[in-house]
Amino acid sequence: MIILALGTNIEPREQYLKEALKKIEANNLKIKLQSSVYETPAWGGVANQDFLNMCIEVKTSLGAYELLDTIQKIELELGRVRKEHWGNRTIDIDIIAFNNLIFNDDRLVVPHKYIHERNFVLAPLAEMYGNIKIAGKNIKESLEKITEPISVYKEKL
Ligand code: PH2
Ligand code: MG
Ligand code: MG
Repeated sequence: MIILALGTNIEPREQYLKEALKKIEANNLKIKLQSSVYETPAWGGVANQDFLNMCIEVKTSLGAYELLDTIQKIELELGRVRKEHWGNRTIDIDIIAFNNLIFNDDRLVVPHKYIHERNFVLAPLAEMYGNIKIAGKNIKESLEKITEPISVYKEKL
């Protein structure tokens, strides 16, 4: 199971998500499952505009690093500029999980480091899969512990 998380906090946010999904499909990644779109305040104290976030499950024959190349290319095509770590962005596409494999190097940390701290990843995952375990922990238990607000912005993009 290969899971990607998408996030955007620069307008037109909904348009950036839609364009990202189109480009994902155009790059031979088949979208198998798609969560609702959630709205959350910026997490982590750097970005300062509310986010739209969602998760998708994709099917692909690409390896993890080829997938990373592809999503980074899409981020650039959608105007992503890396000024500051965790800053505002037109689109961010992160690999949350890749077939239960573990990567931990300069380019790729999978499962994603902050899954269990982020309601905007946990809520879409809980919607898609129920209470699965990722990185050894149940996502619903982690979600219940988070007090930051989250709301469904759109059930189907
Ligand atoms: N991504 C970040 C930092 N903060 N906050 C929200 N709400 N959503 C994000 O996707 C997000 C964030 C860095 O990846
Ligand atoms: Mg990223
Ligand atoms: Mg990110």
